[in-house]
Amino acid sequence: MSGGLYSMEGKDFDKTLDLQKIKPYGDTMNDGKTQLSFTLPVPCGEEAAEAAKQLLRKMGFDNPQVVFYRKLTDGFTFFNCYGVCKHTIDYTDIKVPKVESNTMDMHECDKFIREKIGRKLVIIGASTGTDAHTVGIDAIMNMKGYAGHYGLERYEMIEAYNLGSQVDNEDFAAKAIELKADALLVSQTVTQKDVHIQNLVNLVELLEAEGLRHKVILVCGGPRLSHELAKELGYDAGFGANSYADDVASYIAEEIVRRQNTQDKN
Ligand code: B12
Repeated sequence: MSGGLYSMEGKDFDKTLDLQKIKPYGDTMNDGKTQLSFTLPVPCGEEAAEAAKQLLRKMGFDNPQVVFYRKLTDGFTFFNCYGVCKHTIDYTDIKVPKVESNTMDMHECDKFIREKIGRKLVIIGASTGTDAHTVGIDAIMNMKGYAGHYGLERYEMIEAYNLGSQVDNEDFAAKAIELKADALLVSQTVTQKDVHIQNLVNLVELLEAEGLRHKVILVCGGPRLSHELAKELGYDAGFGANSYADDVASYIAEEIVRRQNTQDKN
């Protein structure tokens, strides 16, 4: 990159950029060069490649190129393509709803809980409904942690229960009552046909019916979840890709203190 960097809100940007007109970077700044891949439900061949090219043009790419294509199975072709994106976005106008908390590491978080709450927090987690993916919830909860972030089971001031995958919402709610949980962590990986939405909403309804919803901090997470969607569905917070145990532990601890402070005032 040429021109050096400047900083805005702690983020570094190339000095030559107009932040109101951001477009993809490939070889040189603002060249718009983009790589994308997709599958078309047509047999592999030159007609398939031409169809992919025409589609790229309709998507708004100049100079569309199919650089790789291969039969996936009978009647399906996979493509890797390049194109030049002519559109831009105004980066200065972007506002993303985010979980409001300061991420502390495990030791800081334990200290915070010990000093500000004075007891262990009970947190239960599961991959619920029909979802069989456990790696995400394990990354958050397992003792050894994930990507250098210790999991909740390792925290001295957290009693963590990982119920595993394909846990029925009814069983999850029952466990929350039995363990007097402070926070429930739901992991959802499969989003096909919006199965995650139905499942997440079903849990909220169940907790409301049990009179439990306002007594717990309800958090969901997964690679295709966002804080915005979580709030829409009735959750307190949502965590997406690249979130770790310390993010959610810090949020829960701070939220419990926030709630304690509000109760004290009332
Ligand atoms: C491993 C895997 C499997 C394994 C799961 C093994 C296991 N024990 O988990 C097996 C083979 C069983 C499997 C099965 C299926 N899979 Co699968 N699987 C994957 C794969 C390759 C990796 C997922 C993973 O482990 N990621 C690593 C973890 C660490 O990342 P993560 O889940 O995002 O978690 C992080 C964050 O999201 C967050 N997080 C996650 N949960 C939570 C919860 C909370 C509370 C918080 C705070 C944060 C948080 O923290 C984590 C750490 O940063 C993905 C493709 C991919 N490369 O992502 C497909 C994928 C998820 N699978 C997919 C599908 C479709 C399926 C099947 C339906 C396939 C089938 N037709 O049978 C079945 C589902 C069966 C079922 N009933 O659920 C699709 C989902 C598509 C979609 N949008 O729904 C994917 C994306 C593959 C694809 N491209 O099509 N799968």
